[in-house]
Amino acid sequence: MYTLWIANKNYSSWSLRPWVLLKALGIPFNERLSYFEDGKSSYNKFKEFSPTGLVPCLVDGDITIWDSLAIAEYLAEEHVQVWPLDKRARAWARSAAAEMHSSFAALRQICAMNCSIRTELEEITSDLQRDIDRIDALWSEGLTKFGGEWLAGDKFTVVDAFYAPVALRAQSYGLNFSAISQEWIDRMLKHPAMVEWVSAAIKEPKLAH
Ligand SMILES: N[C@@H](CCC(=O)N[C@@H](CS)C(=O)NCC(=O)O)C(=O)O
Repeated sequence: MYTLWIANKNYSSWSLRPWVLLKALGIPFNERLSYFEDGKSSYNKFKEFSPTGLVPCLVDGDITIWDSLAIAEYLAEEHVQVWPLDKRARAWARSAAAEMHSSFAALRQICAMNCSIRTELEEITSDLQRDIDRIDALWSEGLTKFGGEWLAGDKFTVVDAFYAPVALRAQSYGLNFSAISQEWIDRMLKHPAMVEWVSAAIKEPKLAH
């Protein structure tokens, strides 16, 4: 059985991605949660199980896979439903997940994931608005082009998992998206795997810094 190392559900957006993917697809795994160190780097703590000192980290027997995108690709070798089955949808989903993995610095920095808060930003900077607009365009494209409830068709796949933390950020910071994107956000927030994650997140001890 897989072991997935994660950090605080309240804060760790990278942990959420493979966790929600495994849950949504019904792939069994053991969860190992290691809390962030408060006020300092967790590198030394996480280095005990992860070569980069970062989470998530997946362990499968004597094989260790670090980094969320590599974990998704590793899982896809065994579980064909990780990516969309349709070639066009798969190409789009791969591009969109890679874009999430490499981009959106303003969104990440200004709207850090925190499942327990509801707030409004005093200012939407132009960099943040650019990230929101790009994500909105991307989601609208996927939902329209592939015609399903999920970003790349009628099945939840890894591209939905990769944008799951953005749905939580939209809720926490009151970010505005188009109607079709907002419907996806609402669907994502109601998904049983997300409900399970968030209900555990809000019960966790919170960091002071
Ligand atoms: N590119 C990595 C990013 C992993 C990452 O940055 N993880 C954060 C948690 S969300 C972490 O482990 N931070 C350690 C720390 O804050 O000390 C991935 O996709 O898995």
